[in-house]
Amino acid sequence: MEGALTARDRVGVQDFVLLDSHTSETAFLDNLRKRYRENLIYTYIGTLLVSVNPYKELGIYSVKQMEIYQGVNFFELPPHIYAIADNAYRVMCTEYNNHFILISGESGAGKTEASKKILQYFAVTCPTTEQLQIVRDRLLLSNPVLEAFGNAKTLRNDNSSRFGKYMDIQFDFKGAPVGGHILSYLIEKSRVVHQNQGERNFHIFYQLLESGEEDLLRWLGLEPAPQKYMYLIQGRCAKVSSINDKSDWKTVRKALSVIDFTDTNIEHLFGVIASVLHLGNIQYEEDSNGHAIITNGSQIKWLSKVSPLGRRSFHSDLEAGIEGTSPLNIDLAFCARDAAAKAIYGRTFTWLVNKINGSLANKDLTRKTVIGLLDIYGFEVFDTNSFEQFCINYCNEKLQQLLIEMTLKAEQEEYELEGIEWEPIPYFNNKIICDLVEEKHKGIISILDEECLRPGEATDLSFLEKLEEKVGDHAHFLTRKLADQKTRKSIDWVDFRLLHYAGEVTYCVVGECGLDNKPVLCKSKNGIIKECFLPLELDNRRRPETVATQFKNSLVSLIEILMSKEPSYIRCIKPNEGKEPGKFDDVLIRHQVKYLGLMEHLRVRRAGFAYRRKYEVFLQRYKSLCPATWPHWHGSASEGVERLIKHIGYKPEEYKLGRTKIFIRFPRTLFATEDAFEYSKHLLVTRIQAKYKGC
Ligand code: AOV
Ligand code: MG
Repeated sequence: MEGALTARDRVGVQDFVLLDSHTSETAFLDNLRKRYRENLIYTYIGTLLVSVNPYKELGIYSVKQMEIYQGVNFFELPPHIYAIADNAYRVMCTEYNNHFILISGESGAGKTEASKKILQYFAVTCPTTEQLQIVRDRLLLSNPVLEAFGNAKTLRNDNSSRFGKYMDIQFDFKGAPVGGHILSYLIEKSRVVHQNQGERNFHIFYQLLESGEEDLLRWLGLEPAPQKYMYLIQGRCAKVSSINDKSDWKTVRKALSVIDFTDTNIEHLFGVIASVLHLGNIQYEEDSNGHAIITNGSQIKWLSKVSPLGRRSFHSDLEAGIEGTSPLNIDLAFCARDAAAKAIYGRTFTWLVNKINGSLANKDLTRKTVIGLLDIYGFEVFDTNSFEQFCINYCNEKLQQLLIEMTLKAEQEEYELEGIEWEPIPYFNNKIICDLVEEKHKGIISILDEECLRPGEATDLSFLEKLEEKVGDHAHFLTRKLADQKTRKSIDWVDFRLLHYAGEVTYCVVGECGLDNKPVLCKSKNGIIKECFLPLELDNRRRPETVATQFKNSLVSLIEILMSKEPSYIRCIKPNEGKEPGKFDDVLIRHQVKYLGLMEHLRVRRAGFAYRRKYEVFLQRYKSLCPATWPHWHGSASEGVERLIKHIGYKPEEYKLGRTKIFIRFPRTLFATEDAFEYSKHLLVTRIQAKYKGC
């Protein structure tokens, strides 16, 4: 007995629901800390998985481990990400419905690693055929390609996702993965032209320069030295010890051919990457009229060779702006150059995702079920936060809102609806912050849209003034309070602050210079650029939606996609700011436990029910366990369930009967029923086999 107590003392409990002491935050943290010290990074709150980033290899992701978790009931083994994956998969196969796994947490908490582990689990454990091997390989290899082009080193994470990703894995009726589809969200284009100190541009640039074949680099006019390129030197950290650009390059090259990229595709793809680097090295000087003229013609020469952007016109467009009429001053000329680089990279990324989708597409029209994996950039706060951080953090607000809606709120509303006695548990609902950002006519995005409709008149300052006027007294909005109108006018930068669910963030409002380089890009001969910038766009007189509105709309449809599926949740926690293995920073973790709403989740779980099913569904599955309900029950489904559970001996504290559903408090009760069901099936098969033996 004493031994058992010691073990529990040492490694804590594997489900927070089992904590003896009252559900205090301190007890919660103690349990998390104990487990983390023992390298037990996973803990459940019911069916939700809490994961703390170990920042070291733990040896818990082997094929042997996968086999251990395969087909085993959720709570019978220690918590693991494989149990979450396996559970979603098995429910999908038995109930034939769609699922998603939402992985959330702040930047560096381990979301992307978690999503890769799940994908690997499916790749290894699901049935497959020789024909399907290629789908499996493509699903797996889409990751390193997207990471090369969409991830970068930031101060918070050496492999930070700079785009949002939702990936559906499609399964056929036998449970074999047969295809996939990826949706990507807002790649951080500004990184292409600017990186903060200690950060890098997207990995692909360094991979290409470090390991690109000599012939390829020569053809692209590139030198194997990142320090030669303006777009790669600002962060001053081209080399990072945790990143192996050489081996990553090899993986990307292999992946591109498996994903079915032709030689021409690959040539054009790296042509684009090279042209971005050449663009970054274009320099201007001012002529006697104050107009910008390009000083280093060699860059233009390379541009026209590797991704023929139309040498003459490109040259003139970069000096004369989009209309080609007014010469640019030197600042605007640099802006034009950067805007072109960002547009090219952003659209190439979209092209890449489309191309991968083409290779993952399953053309067979039979019905498929899906498991969606959502791995999106985590909440982040830097010293300077721009429009992109605003979008990233807004996205995290939306996902938090989804989780609240689908768990805390929905769960409690369901008890009420079903007439189950229930003491409501208070929780912080971040809807108020989502509304502040997205509400029609009143939200920050609407105000930004309005300002965008006044080109030439609107300024960063006027935008901020509008914000103050319309949302200035909102509890989650703060502006920099300035002494008087005069000083306000004289400053050349402004910012506003939002009180997010995860903390306070100050956003700097510095407008994009708004130059548009579409004309020249439409003339390009590079296959990718040509596809990305259709000449049609030039004729489109309608005002396109702003990036913020596009992003908002894409999030709204993402939430709709998710709401139609059965959820599983993984909450990732970042243990320290230094990316150090084994360091458990109490203050940092307590903050995350708080804002992730883990305590509220635990309280609802402890007081609530682990499992619920409609009477009809429950009866249909288990009716063979009771002579009165087998093979047919003629009364109402609820009465049938009552007879059934009486027969199998449920104790009163184990369940509650609602208006339309049975609620089961502990998973173990359901698992016992499920085991009995499997056993009865086995008996039936044995009996039938015995009967026909010798026939
Ligand atoms: P993120 O996806 O949550 O951040 P990652 O999944 O990229 O974070 O994790 C950051 C780093 O932590 C990884 O590169 C690994 O070094 C380490 N790590 C994470 N999970 C594990 C694990 N289970 N085992 C070992 N090491 C791990 V961001 O994309 O920045 O929001 O935008
Ligand atoms: Mg990530």
